[in-house]
Amino acid sequence: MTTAYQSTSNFTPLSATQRGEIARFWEQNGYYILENAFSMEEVEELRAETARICSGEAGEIRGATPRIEGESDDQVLQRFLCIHFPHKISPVMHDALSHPAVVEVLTSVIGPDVKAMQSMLFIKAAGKPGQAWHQDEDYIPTRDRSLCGAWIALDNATTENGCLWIIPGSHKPGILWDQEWHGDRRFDCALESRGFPYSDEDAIPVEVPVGSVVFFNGYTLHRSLPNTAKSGYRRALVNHYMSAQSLRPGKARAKANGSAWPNWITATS
Ligand SMILES: O=C(O)CCC(=O)C(=O)O
Repeated sequence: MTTAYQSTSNFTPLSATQRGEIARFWEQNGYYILENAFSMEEVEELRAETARICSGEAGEIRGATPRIEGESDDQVLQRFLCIHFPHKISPVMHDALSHPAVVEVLTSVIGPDVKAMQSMLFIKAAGKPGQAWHQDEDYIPTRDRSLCGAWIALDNATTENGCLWIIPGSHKPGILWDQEWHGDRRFDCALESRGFPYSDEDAIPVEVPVGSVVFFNGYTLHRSLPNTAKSGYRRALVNHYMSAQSLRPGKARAKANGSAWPNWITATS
């Protein structure tokens, strides 16, 4: 991955030893946490851009009401749970895809050739739901199981405001468990993975300070609970990557049918 990104983070490149340690931890656990990856200046820029995107100033978002005259940023942000593909309308979100700290870890766990697959911007205002247990390869399957999510914390993520929960090592069997409708009001409309040999007690809360990046394998079972804080947000920019030496299954067929990767920006509330 090459980048012209001008980072203000204090992040220094990793040594070969550190990269080896990350790769070993990743193999065992299916996730890795890098704290202080984004500087507060970078986080503030991403937060300001989040408000700009949600208000409709960066471009049209399907399913979203742009800022109504007189509305504050807070009033606008509270309407949103998540925006899909923000990098398509925002150079700031696009640049974050190739942030040097993210690239360092991705190339440690995936290999030297990495391609970005998508971006999702979670706003998750107080009261908004979480996402039930799932594996991201269900949504972005790769032929070589190289999918990796990079979850960038734009707020301190806590159990109260709906941080991620991960089942360490759950990537190891390499199985995509069946998904079903959960009917649980704590979670959004995405399906829930079922039938796996782990219980909720095997999960760990991934409470991280703002500016951290949580990397997780596409087979790692994870979920988030609702934001039960009285106010505020649990914002996170989540970008997904895979090996550029591999392909998504069925990509050529999808292209031929005219149903390749969608080219619009959507919101869920
Ligand atoms: O941030 C969240 O609440 C859920 C994110 C997630 O599950 C994902 O990106 O796959």
